[in-house]
Amino acid sequence: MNSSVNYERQGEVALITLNNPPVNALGQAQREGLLRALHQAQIDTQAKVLVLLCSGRTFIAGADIKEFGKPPQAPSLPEVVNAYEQSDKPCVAVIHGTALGGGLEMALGCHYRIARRDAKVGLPEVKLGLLPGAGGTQRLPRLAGVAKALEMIVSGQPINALQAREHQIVDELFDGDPRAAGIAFAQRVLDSGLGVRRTGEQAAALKGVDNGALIAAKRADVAKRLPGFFSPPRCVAAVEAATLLPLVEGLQRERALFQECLASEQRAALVHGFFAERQCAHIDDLPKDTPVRVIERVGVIGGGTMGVGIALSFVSAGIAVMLMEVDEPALQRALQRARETCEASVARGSLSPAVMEQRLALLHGGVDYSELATADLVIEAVFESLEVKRQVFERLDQVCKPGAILASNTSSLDLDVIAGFTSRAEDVVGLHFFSPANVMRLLEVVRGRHTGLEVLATVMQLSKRLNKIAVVVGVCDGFVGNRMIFQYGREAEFLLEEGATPEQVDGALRNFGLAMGPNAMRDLSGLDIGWSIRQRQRATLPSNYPLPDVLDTLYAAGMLGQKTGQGFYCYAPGSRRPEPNPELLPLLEAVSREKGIERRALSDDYIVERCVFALINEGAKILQEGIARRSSDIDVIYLNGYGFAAWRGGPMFYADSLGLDNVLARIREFHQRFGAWWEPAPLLEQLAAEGRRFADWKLES
Ligand code: T1G
Repeated sequence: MNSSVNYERQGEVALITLNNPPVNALGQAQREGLLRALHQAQIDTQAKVLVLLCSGRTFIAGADIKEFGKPPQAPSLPEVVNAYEQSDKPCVAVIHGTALGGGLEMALGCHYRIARRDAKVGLPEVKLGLLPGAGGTQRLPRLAGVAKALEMIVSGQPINALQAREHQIVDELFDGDPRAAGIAFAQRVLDSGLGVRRTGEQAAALKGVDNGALIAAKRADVAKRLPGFFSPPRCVAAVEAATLLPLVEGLQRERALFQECLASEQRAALVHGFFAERQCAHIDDLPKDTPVRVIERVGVIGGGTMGVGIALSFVSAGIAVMLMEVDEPALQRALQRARETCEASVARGSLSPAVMEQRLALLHGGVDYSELATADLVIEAVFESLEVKRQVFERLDQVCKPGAILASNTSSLDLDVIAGFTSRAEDVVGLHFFSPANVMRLLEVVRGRHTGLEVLATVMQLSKRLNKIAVVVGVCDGFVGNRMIFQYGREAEFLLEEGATPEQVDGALRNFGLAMGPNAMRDLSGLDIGWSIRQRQRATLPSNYPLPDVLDTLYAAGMLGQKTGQGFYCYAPGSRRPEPNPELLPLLEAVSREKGIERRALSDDYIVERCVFALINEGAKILQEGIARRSSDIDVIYLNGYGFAAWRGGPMFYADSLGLDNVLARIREFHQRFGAWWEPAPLLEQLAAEGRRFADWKLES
């Protein structure tokens, strides 16, 4: 018996236990082991009933995702699932933790299922660009009906054990030890002479319902909500097969659709994103056993939008916060803003009033820094000025206890300079939250030159408690996300001077997979913000780095975006819906004329290249400078902070998928035509010459 699957018998109950930490994923060895154990149970004449369970923290969390894209190895998971279903001895699956994907499919192949009350079950394959490929699309509808099966398979969202029982996906809930519960249930199956109950032979849930209408409605919903996604329509087609075909043919149809998804670029991108997100937690020079500090009391300085969002992030994680403002009126406004933010969530139904009160009870306010003397961590979210940050950090250095972590939420200022305002640079770190901070999961952890390993380990662990995706970045203007988005926004603006309209630029980039176009984004954040940054840049950039003039032109015309109802687009009072701005084109034409640019027609593909390749080129420079440690970290930032479509995998993954030689060739053309901004990044040239990918490159520590 291979090491990860154990067979034993207790009386007439055969116990098949899978042990493949950390999540009992089903790789080739596990699939082979399960088949062997099943065979052993068949030939064991004293074994009358089987129990399939897992050791460790969870039941099977799915097929081994690391195997995707590699040559398939027998036995396949469908083969294993079908073998368990065909067993002539009843088989009971005992679920604890999360039974996901192939894990739930294994359980569906068994004849009975019990789940621990705190367990969850789901078919999240769609999130990886796949669909359940081991019978889930055929067996789940036969137990739970088409409507529930479609909901679970197309959303990929798990359900809890109670819901699973309500939908006949599990037979019974238990508390405590899975092994004991499994043996007890199996014995009852035996004593009651229940025998096998093959899921594939169930049909009740498919009857008496207009499944065709359900399928058609979901198909239309997917087409409307998820345009461009490859696997969701195929999920619907696979479930439809369960309503039209006998099990064997339905399984064949499912397999064919699964293989289509497996071969898709979207699957490669989504699986890349899955591992990239987990890779961020691994920091090469941070030993796993680095001590971490206890964080129970947090101070947040500044009750503006960011400060309140950050404070809510912490209280949502059950961590007490002392929110500091300059005076009582400002503090009351901040606390009111926090309450209103929670009330909006309650109104949306995403938060219960009781939980809202629990969270707000953890939020205290103060105006005297001495109240921070016991804080374990203080985060400042004050005005983005070095002088203001200096005053704050000098004061914190005086009042905070030794070992307190002092963090800045700065989005662009030099963290090392800020650390220099204190006597404890090793305790200073950047925590760059993204607005709205209580919603956005991305967190750029800015590691200063002197940031201590303990501090780094502590904030990385803390980010998990906050349910944030923390990416460690180095110190530079804009760190990773904002530094790259500046290049992208500049090109988008230049394109308006060269002949494009905001609608065309935004439309091209949305079709490419960005959640929001750069012009709509600018209107949302306010053109006055962009204008003041632009003036700073004009004062510092050399003359061979020209800047566009569209932003200045709109600012001069008082068009500041949503806040004035007119910017790149027009907005009806109280509406955020962008409408064409009839006064814009004459302004663009005037800018083109003044700059001697002959406006020309631009294709969507060209627009995407100019904007996305600008991201990629800057990302290559960021990699080479060590501001990001790996290209997948940059992808995680763009997938979770800038609306880059998950099925694109992120800018650096996208570049690798195009081939760096092809990307470099286009950037060289842009360099020829547009000058210094398009100087190819040396790392891009090096990797292209070597025929390598960004994913192959690692910063030599
Ligand atoms: N395969 C391989 N490795 C996996 C894995 C999997 N299915 N799931 C997790 N890992 C690794 C992960 O990379 C990390 O590694 C470690 O386990 C801990 O994960 C035919 C085709 C189960 C809810 O999509 O949702 O079945 O970074 O940090 O926060 O139809 O992992 O430590 O080296 O996420 O406690 C369907 C994916 C597969 C579930 C646990 N299943 N996993 O969360 O730990 S496709 C999934 C998760 C499939 C069949 C199809 C979560 C979790 P490292 P973690 P966690």
